[in-house]
Amino acid sequence: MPGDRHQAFVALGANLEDPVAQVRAAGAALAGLPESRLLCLSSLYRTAPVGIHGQPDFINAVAALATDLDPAALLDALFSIERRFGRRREFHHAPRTLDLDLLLHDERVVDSPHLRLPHPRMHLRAFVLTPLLEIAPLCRIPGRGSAAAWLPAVSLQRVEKLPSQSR
Ligand code: PH2
Ligand code: MG
Ligand code: MG
Repeated sequence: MPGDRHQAFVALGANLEDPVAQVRAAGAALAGLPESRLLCLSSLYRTAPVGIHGQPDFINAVAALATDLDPAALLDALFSIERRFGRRREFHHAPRTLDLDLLLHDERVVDSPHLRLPHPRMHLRAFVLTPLLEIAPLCRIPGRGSAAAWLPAVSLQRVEKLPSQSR
C-alpha cells in the first residue's frame, strides 16, 4: 500500500475567509498528498487564539496520515497546499487562510532550522491536543510522554467541538 512506511500527524488551522470551509477543503487536499493516505481527520473545533490578540477565533483539526514521504518532503508538500489556499507569510502569527503544521512523524526527533519534531509547542496547545487525542487517544509525544497527560495544563484554553452537521 502506498504510504505504509511512516505515520504522521498534521495540525490544520484557519481563521480567515470561511475557516470551516478552508479546513474541510484542506482535509480533502491532505487526502490527495503523493505517496500518502489520509487515515483519519478529527472533528472540527472552534478555538480561542493562543499567543496572539485581537484575531478571530480559529477553526482547528488534526489529521493522521500514513506516508512514504520523509519529514522534509512531507513539509514541502504541506507548504505547497498552504500556497494553493492563498497563504501569504506576511508576519509571524499573521491571520491565515490555512496553516498546516507537521506535529509528529513516527517517533522522530528533528531539530533543524527548517523543521522541529515533535512540534515544539504542541503539548502546550489545547487546539492541538484535543483533536489529536480524539483520533489517537494513546498518542505519545517523544520527549514529553503521553499527550493526554498535558491536557490539564491547557484546560483554560477555549476549545469547542463543532456539531457534525457544520463539519
Ligand atoms: N495557531 C497559531 C497561534 N495561535 N491559536 C489557535 N486557537 N489556533 C491556531 O491554529 C493557532 C493559534 C500559530 O500557528
Ligand atoms: Mg501554526
Ligand atoms: Mg505553520
